Amino acid sequence: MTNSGKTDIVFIPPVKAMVIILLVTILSCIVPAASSANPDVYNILPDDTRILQYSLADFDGDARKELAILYTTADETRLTLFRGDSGHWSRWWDDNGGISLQDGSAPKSLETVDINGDGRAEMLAYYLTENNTAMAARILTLDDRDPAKPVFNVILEDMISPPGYPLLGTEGQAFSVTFMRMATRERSGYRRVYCWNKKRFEKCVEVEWKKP
Ligand SMILES: [Ca+2]
Ligand SMILES: [Ca+2]
Repeated sequence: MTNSGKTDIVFIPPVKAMVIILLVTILSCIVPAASSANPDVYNILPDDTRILQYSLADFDGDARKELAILYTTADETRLTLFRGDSGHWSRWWDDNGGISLQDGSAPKSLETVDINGDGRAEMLAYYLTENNTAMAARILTLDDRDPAKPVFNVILEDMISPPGYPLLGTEGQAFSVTFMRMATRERSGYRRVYCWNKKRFEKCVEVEWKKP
């Protein structure tokens, strides 16, 4: 803006523009765009794959995004991560059929967000459970002990009812995740907060809601 309030037109010198175009071209070669994922991804996934959801996020903190895909094949719901390498996606991690809850519920949706502020995204898998009266959230994070063999550990699992999403935020200075479960005539409910304490989530607030 000039002092007169008019907006200046900024010209990018041709050489600078060329450098920007070149950089964008190089970067687009290193990390493939999601829209170009189909041939690579579909060649790896089973023929009857139906993609429910996909999300791009950086799970290992190397500033390059991986591609998480939640999909169905046959009667199963599966979760697979792909990594961009030399302009192509390759399989990086697979749930190996172990993403369902103990009661057999399969994930209905997926969210990828850094919930503990360490610069690496977590995976939040959401399940409808208890006859669709509750939603369970399972949060997985990458175990960084061996980058060559990615392993995702469950770091938090709890339930929200009626079905909804946990609240992500802070409690004091700590990153936190809040779950709420309304009381029913059969059982009491709670507001439960987990706080990140260096290496794990620990319960830091629990408020019981009594039966009506
Ligand atoms: Ca990454
Ligand atoms: Ca994180």
